[in-house]
Amino acid sequence: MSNLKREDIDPQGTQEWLESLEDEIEEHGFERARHLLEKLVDYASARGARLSFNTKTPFVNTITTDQEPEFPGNRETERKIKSLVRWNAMAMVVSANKKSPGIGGHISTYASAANLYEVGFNHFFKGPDHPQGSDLVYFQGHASPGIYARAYLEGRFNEEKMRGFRRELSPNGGLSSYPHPWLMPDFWQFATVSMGLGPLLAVYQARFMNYLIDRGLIENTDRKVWAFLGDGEMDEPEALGGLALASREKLDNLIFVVNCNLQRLDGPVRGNNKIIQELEGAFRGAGWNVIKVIWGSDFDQLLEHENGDLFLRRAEEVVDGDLLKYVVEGGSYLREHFYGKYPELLEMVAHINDEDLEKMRIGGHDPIKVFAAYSEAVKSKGKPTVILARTIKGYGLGEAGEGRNITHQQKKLNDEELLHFRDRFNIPLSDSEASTAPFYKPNDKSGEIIYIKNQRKKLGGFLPHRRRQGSAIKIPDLSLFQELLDGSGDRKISTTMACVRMLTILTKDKTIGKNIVPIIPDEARTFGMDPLFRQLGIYAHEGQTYDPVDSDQFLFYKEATDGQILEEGINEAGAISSFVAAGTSYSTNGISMIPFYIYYSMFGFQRIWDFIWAAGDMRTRGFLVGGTAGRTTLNGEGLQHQDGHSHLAAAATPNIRAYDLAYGYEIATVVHSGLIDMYEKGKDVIYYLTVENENYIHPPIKDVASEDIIKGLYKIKATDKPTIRLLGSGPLLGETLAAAELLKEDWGINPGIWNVTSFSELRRDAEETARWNLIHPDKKPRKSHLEIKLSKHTVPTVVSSDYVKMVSEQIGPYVPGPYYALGTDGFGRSDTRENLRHFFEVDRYYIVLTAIRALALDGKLEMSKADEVMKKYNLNPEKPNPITV
Ligand SMILES: Cc1ncc(C[n+]2csc(CCOP(=O)(O)OP(=O)(O)O)c2C)c(N)n1
Ligand SMILES: [Mg+2]
Repeated sequence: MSNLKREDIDPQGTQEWLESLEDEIEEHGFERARHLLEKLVDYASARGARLSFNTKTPFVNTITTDQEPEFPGNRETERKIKSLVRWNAMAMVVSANKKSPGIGGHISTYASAANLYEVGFNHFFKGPDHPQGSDLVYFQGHASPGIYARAYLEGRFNEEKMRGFRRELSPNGGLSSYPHPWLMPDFWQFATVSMGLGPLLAVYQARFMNYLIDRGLIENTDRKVWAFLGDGEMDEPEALGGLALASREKLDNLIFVVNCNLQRLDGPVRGNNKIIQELEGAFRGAGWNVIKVIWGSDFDQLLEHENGDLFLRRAEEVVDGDLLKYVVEGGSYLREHFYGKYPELLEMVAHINDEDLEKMRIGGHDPIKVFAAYSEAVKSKGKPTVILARTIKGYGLGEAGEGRNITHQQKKLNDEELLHFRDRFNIPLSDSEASTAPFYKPNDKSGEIIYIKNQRKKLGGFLPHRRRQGSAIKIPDLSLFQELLDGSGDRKISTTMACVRMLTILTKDKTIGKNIVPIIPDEARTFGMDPLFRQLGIYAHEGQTYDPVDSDQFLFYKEATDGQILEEGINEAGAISSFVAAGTSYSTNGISMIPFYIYYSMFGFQRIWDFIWAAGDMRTRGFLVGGTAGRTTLNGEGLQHQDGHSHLAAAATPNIRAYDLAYGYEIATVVHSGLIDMYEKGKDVIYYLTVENENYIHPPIKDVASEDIIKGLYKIKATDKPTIRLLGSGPLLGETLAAAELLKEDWGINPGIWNVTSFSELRRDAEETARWNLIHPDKKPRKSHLEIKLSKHTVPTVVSSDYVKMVSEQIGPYVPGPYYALGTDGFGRSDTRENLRHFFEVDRYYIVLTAIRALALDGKLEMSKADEVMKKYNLNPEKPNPITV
């Protein structure tokens, strides 16, 4: 049927073929028809015919009327409930904007999606007390008013709470604009409003559920992951980015519902084409089960009419831009421009008046059709399902915005529009009442409220619902990492190697080993983690169906159904989605998992910060490990590989605790502290560690206090009455130590030496202390960690880090005495470490130069000494600034 436009050179022959096929369908059903068609396609292809690959099916519902199950609900009551939710969602936004213009909110998204959600709430979404466990539902961010409005009818929120929409600083806490678990930790589970994140996160959520099942950590109880998405949202690359994985992994626990209102914010999603057909092609091509819900029951009569083909032909001809115009212009326009194209078609609707013609409901607004789609989706085996439901943006808003280009932004309705809305949905309010857009809820004994509660009770309670804590984990003692605390002896090792060792120890631990989830985007070998392949296995639902090329070796590439490693391939967005799924498993699955996502640090924050931000919002717990730290340490890779700024991003993400580490004992200490924080104390934080690949000897921890390592600064070498202080950090600690030697040997100066493990933690502590002192002027001032450690000697400080200067400058205002920061600002390049450190002016010589000049400025030396330093170490005054070249 999709080839209607092609010329038919033998219509009679075609008819005979179709009739034979019809006979087969009647006698043996659709399976037989499919078999025959596939046979024919194979045969023609083998004979050399180059058949076009067609991923699209006709522009009709996938499920035909005779395949629809019986609707089990009370349609009348459900219609009333839906109207009430619609009204309250609208009232919430309109009244909020009446009170404070500009507070925002969205009416039209939910107005289009109401039926999609209501069918789910009344019949499908399993709640937290369901014997099979809760489904996980990703709500479209802009539909939040509807979700609140339902919670209000369910009795979960009172009116006062509803009035706090977008007023989260109101005394009762308010309701957040969009789904934010950070702000409503008992309600929202998934942060979806940055478009495109939801669909990818949902794919990996469904996959992670299977991972837990395959590893025997949770039972398979047929829980589903539902993701409600916008059709405009599907333009985000991330939105379609997980499709292949979902079908490859046979995620039949995953259901996408795309609300195809054909509009996004500015206008049509595909004015000149058809978004539903385009998405069908993309999903079918990726191997998904696609269910289109285009026409409502009102259209059954036209589709089943003897001229039904003509209706279909017309529907295929028009583009989304036309379909939107019909919504806005109404019945007579629709008759003339859509049906009027063919006289026979016009004849088919002659008995329907303009008003009824306009009102004929399309698929996404028809509970029967949506129920049929969901029923099939939850039964799908071996494939994920997408439901493409056609809806109308701003449904019910009439002149105020139904289907219009401005509809997304509509937040205010005038009196007339409010009355229209009231009439449209039969809300029992008088004219004067309705014009103030009040909330309306029938009393608790009304049929609607009893029904709404009953249905949810049958399905296991209200949704959304977020669980705050999962299973408790007992973290072993720090001595677990004794070998890292003891140092590397004579062996030169990198912090990356120390980190892999730490991970190996953890995964072997009897109590928490099984909870560790190593996640890697195709960089395990780079980081020397490949031995873990064999030890832990790489998760693959199907196991290993082939003999790996290295099967004769001890450390072969082992895939296994119960594999523990998530090897995500070159896919940072997917890998961080797994991190989020694992790191929120305490809440979503009730089992606390400990993800370690280990990646090329440059392709972390810079590439996927939006996901990390959402991870923070969702109260994800776990460890992000960025290798290789610093702009000069990864010497041969150049400009697009060398990370000199991820710590800036980390510092700006509120619940990230970021560390740039230099020694194995620091890794052990920080990771242990993170485990206690997140899994024993239940803190919603993410630890970010950067590790590097330069080899040197790691000393034992000796008398370094763990607390100082965690707070971000500890002393490496004490000096009596120092005149200057050096601060080193992470990959550049070595240069700092070398500079101290030069200062002593060449210039007779003995500096104090300190190691900074976290500039951002030091800054937060100093900032918090300063804030407390500001607002407690009557109390004895508190001291920050920096002050406690450094205020004994007010001398100049020279700090060098392998990150842009702003990273170490974070603490400048809080360090007593003058503060000089060296850092790696500018694009990197490939060369030796030595040359790069010279290029960026962070090596030992520049540290010495800065220190000597600082002493001169401090009045302790003549400035001519600095000149001597330049000459002695051949430092070129004409050298260009690295940020400019
Ligand atoms: C990443 C991102 N970019 C832009 C926006 C701003 N934005 C909010 S809603 C919207 C349009 C949504 O259209 P669609 O996905 O079709 O949803 P609908 O409201 O039509 O259901 C845009 C662009 C956003 N929330 N996230
Ligand atoms: Mg849309």
